[in-house]
Amino acid sequence: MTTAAVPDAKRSDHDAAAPSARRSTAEDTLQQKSRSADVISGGHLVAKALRNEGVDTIFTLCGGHIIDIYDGCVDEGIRVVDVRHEQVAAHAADGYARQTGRLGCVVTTAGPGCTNAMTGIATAFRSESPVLHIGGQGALTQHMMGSLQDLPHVDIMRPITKFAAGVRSTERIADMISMAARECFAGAPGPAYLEIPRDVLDREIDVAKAVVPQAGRYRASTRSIGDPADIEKLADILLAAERPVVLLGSQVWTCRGHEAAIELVRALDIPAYFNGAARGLLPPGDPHHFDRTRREGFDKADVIVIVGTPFDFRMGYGKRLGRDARIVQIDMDYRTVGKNRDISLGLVGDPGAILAAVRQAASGRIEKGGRQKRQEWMAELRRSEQAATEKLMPLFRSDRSPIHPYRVAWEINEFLTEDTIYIGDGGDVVTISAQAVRPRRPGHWMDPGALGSLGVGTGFALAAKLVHPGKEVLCYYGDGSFGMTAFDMETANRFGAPYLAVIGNNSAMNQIRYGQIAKYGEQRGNIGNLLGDVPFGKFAEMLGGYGEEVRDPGEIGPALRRGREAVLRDGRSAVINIWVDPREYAPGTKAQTMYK
Ligand SMILES: Cc1ncc(C[n+]2csc(CCOP(=O)(O)OP(=O)(O)O)c2C)c(N)n1
Ligand SMILES: [Mg+2]
Repeated sequence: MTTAAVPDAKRSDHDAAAPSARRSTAEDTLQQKSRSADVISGGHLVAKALRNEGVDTIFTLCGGHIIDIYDGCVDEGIRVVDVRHEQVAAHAADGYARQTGRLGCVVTTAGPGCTNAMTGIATAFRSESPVLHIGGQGALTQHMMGSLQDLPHVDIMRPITKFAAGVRSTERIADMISMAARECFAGAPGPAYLEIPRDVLDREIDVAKAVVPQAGRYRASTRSIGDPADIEKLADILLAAERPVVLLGSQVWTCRGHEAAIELVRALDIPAYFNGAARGLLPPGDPHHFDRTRREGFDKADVIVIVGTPFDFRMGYGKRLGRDARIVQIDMDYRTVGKNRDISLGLVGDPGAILAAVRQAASGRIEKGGRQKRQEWMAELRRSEQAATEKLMPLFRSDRSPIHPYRVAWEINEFLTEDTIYIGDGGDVVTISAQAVRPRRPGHWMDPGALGSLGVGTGFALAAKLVHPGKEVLCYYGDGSFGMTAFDMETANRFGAPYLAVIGNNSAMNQIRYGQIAKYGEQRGNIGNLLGDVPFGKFAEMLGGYGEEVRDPGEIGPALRRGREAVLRDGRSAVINIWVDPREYAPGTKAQTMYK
C-alpha cells in the first residue's frame, strides 16, 4: 500500500518511498482479506459512507484506534491529511465545510485525540458548520475496564454537537454516519460526533450484512421557504418601506444563498450590511454594499431584515436596533428567531430560498415613488460611509513608527486580489483589520465566529488552500494566536498547500491587556498578558520557506509582495512578521463592547 491512490496528496520523501516490499506476509494476508469481495471491515465502511457524503479529504492525527479508517480511505480515494495537533484537524474540517459547502470530517484517536479536537468542534458548533467528528474508543469487549485512552467521549461531546452517539455494531457503521450527516445539515448546520470502538471498527463482516445507505438517497433537501403566507407578508413590508436595511449573516453563505440575496437587494434597492462569512457577498464599491454605517442604518431604518445571524453579543443582543423599526428575522434555526428581542415577523428556512421567493413575490410591484425614496436613503448612507472612511484615512495611512496596526490592516486590503481568501486569527490586530479588509468575493473571508477561538487560522488556511489550490490564502494572525497552532504550517507545506502568514506582532495578548490596564492600572495591568519578542520570520525559514521582519511602515507592502512571490516560487508558506505598536487598541476593545 502506498499513498499513490490518494489524489493530490504530496507526501514527504520518506512516506512516498515507503517500500511495499517491507510488508510482512501476515500483513499481506490481512490486506488481501480486507480486499476480498465478500467481507468488509468497519474502517472501509466508514470510508464508503464518507464517499457517499461527497467527502474527499479527512483531517486527522493517527492513533491505533483509527487506522482501519485510513486503510478504507486508500480504497475510496479519500485524501488523508495528517496534522500535528487535533485542534488543527478540527478547524481544518470546519474550514473545509465552509469552503466546499459539504460535510467536513475530522478523525481522532480515543482520549486525548478527542479532547484536543474539542475546541475545533466547539467553534464549528457556534459557527453552524457541518463537521462530522469520528473518534476512536477502546474495544467494546473492554468496556469500562480501564483501556488505554478510554474516556466517555459521547458524554463529553454531546453539549457541543447536534448529535453524539456511539456505534455498537460494524454492520451499522455506514448507516450511523448517514444519520450523523443528516443531523449536521438539519436546520442550521453544525457538528456531530460518532464514537467507534476499536473492535467494532476492525471487525470484518459479510458485505451483505452491512447497511450502506446510497448516495443521494438518505437525506431530503433542506431548502425550505417556511410558511408561504409569510413570504407575501415580507414582500409587502419591503415594498412599503422607505428606509429598509438588510443585514446578511453567515448563514447566507453557508446555504449558498448569496446570489438570491444579491438579486433581492438590487431588485428592491436595499442597502446591505454583512456579517461573518457573508462578508464579500458584494464587492467593495458596489452601490448596495455598506459597511461603516451599520449603527446609523439600524437607528434610522423603518424596516430591518436580519438574515442568518443571531441577536448575540455581536448584535448587542438586539438592543441596538431602532425602536420604531419593523424587525424581520430569517434564520435556518427556529430557536434563533425572536431570541433576545421581539420581532415583527419571523421566517424559518433556507435564507437563499426565502430571499428568492420574496423577490419573486415582489417582482413587478415596485413603484417608482418607492424606489426614489430608497435611492435617497442609500445616498444619505453613502455620504456617511464616505465621511467615516475619510475619518479613518489618517490612521490607515499612518507612517508612524512603531507601526500603527491600522496601517497594516490598510496595506493588507490594498494587497488582496480577487482570489485571495482572507483569514483573521487574533485579538486586537484582527479586530482592527475588520475595519479595512474588504474581501472581494463570497467565501473569501473566514473568521472563528461566535466562539472567538484563537488558533483557527492554521487549520482554516490549510483547508482553504487544499480546497482551492489556485487561490491565494492569506492568514493575518496576532502573535498570541500564531503561537497556538502555527506548527501545522509544516503540514500545509507537506501537503503542497502553502499560504501567506502575516503577523501583527505586539509581543502581547493585547486585547486582554487593554482591559487589565484600564481596570488595574499600568502597575498591575501587565500580568499574564505579555509575550516575548519572537522573530517569527525565522519560523517560516526553519520550515524551508520565506520569512521577513518588518519595522518600517513603508516596507509593509513590498514585504507582502515578496511573501506572495516566495509562496509561488518555493511552494512553502511564508511569514511576514510585522512589529506593531502595543499601545494601540481597537475601538471595541477600548469600549469593551465584546463583554456588553
Ligand atoms: C483559545 C483562546 N484563548 C484565549 C482567548 C482570549 N483572548 C481574546 S483576544 C486575546 C489576545 C490575543 O493576542 P494576539 O493574538 O497576539 O492579538 P492581539 O490582541 O495582541 O492583537 C486573548 C488571549 C481566546 N479568545 N481564545
Ligand atoms: Mg499580540
